[in-house]
Amino acid sequence: MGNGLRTLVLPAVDARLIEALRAATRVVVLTGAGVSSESGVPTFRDRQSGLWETFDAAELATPSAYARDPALVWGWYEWRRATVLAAQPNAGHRALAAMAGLVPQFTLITQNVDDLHERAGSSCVVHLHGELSRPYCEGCRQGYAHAPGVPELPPGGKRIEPPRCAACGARIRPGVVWFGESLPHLPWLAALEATRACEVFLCCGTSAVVQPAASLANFAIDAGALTVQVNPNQTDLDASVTVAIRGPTGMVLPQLVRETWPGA
Ligand code: BV8
Ligand code: ZN
Repeated sequence: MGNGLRTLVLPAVDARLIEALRAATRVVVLTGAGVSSESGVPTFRDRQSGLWETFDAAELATPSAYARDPALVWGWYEWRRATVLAAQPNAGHRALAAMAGLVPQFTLITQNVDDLHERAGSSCVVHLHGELSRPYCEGCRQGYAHAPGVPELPPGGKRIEPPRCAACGARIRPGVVWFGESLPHLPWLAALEATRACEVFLCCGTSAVVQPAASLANFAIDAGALTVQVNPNQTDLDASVTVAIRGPTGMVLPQLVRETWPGA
């Protein structure tokens, strides 16, 4: 890890947080792209590269971009899928998987479309913005199975015509929620319900800009939960959370588990 993370000395975890976690029955964690960044998966903030260098991620992740240039957008999602397939969960993902076994009711909500939480051992992950592994038909909405293995792509990616649906012939689209599209109903309800009832809410690796996901932190604050942000950078949540921990989730979350449940 040449990016100076090795030399980062983390301050001891806030005693209020350790106490609250040990006493808690219901804990909710919301994650964003930052938790996968130490696995080599670029965040939405990171400059796009390759074929998509000149595009803003939030521009490409829209129905209008897909209508305008399906091969460019499908190619982008195949490039992201290949990046995720080649990546491994990091210590942050693993710490959250461990936390699930240490708290009576643990809910992991993610904005990420990768499967690194699941590959780290987390189950019942609430995906608010869909999953790269679940493309479906724009016409009959039937699910589509990607060819097994990592798609063969040149380093900078390439344009790829989206496949067609075997059942109705319509175009297949990525299984993600695009800007301007509403979130999947049941996952959103599950996220809201868990957040409104939790005692501790951890917001990890997210810029907390995209709505309605970012509003979950406010629901937790309104519910009187102890709210925590883990992020090496400042976000709009700094002023409203109980504890703001400045550091990478790949280091902070394992430390949090170690110090809260020593010997676990
Ligand atoms: C909707 C899937 C309406 C696709 C995504 C209210 C006010 C203003 C705007 C809106 C509003 N309500 C709705 C909107 C519009 C819009 C929105 O929020 N726009 C933003 C830009 C202002 N929201 C929508 O369009 C939503 N839909 O509202 O529908 C509607 C309602 C009814 C009926 C019909 C329609 C849909 C939003 C979902 C879009 N899809 N993803 C794909 O992935 O391709 S959003 C996508 O971007 C991600 O899923 C994620 O949510 C977001 C990126 O945010 P982060 O994950 O936080 O990542 P980011 O790169 O920004 O930041 C990384 C952070 O990590 C940084 O803070 C960094 O410091 C930190 N970090 C870096 N390294 C580390 C780290 N942290 C820890 N450790 C490290 N090592
Ligand atoms: Zn179809």
